[in-house]
Amino acid sequence: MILYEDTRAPNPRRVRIFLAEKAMDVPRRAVDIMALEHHKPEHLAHNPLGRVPYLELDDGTIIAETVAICRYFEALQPEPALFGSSPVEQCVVEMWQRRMEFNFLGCVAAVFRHSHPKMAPLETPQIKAWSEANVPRVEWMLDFLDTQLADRQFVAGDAFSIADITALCAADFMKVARFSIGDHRTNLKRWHEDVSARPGSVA
Ligand SMILES: N[C@@H](CCC(=O)N[C@@H](CS)C(=O)NCC(=O)O)C(=O)O
Repeated sequence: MILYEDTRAPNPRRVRIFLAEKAMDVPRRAVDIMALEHHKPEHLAHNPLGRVPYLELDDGTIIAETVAICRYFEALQPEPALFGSSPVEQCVVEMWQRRMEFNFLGCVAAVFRHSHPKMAPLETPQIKAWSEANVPRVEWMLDFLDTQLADRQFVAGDAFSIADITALCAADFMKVARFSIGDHRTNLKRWHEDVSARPGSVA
């Protein structure tokens, strides 16, 4: 199998961290999205939505969408369980994963993609007002997470999960969108230090 990715982008990083946490190694091929390589016919034939990451299996099956790719690896190698173990854990992880993806990473990405001139070729139309509308959403999420992390170690409970991976990639992607966690959000800061110290976070 081959994992197609751009090493600077947050969604492929989610998959790399996931693989590192599972100690799995998968051959990877670089696709430079800033050079619009992902718009080449061979990539669009694989993923007509024109996004990375996507995974090509040996039989030619294409799996796109970060969470779908991660679920494939979870099924291949269930331990450590990064989507939760018991039925309740699995649903709680799913809840937080979706929140981190849509209400955190998505909002950070919108601020960056709809404001930075370099992102204009990827985000058409680029709408400044949409970038501005997402600024308070990101700040709200940072406050919300700080409150939530007061009484538990990880985003979805006591175990590290895909929700932490998505949140970490969103938090680190904040740099390009000019946000910071800030020293006053002590619980979120503690969480960020903890998850950043995990070996997989450098992936
Ligand atoms: N829903 C997709 C989103 C993937 C995505 O947006 N990837 C970005 C890189 S982080 C991309 O390919 N951008 C290229 C573009 O916007 O044209 C997923 O979860 O994998």
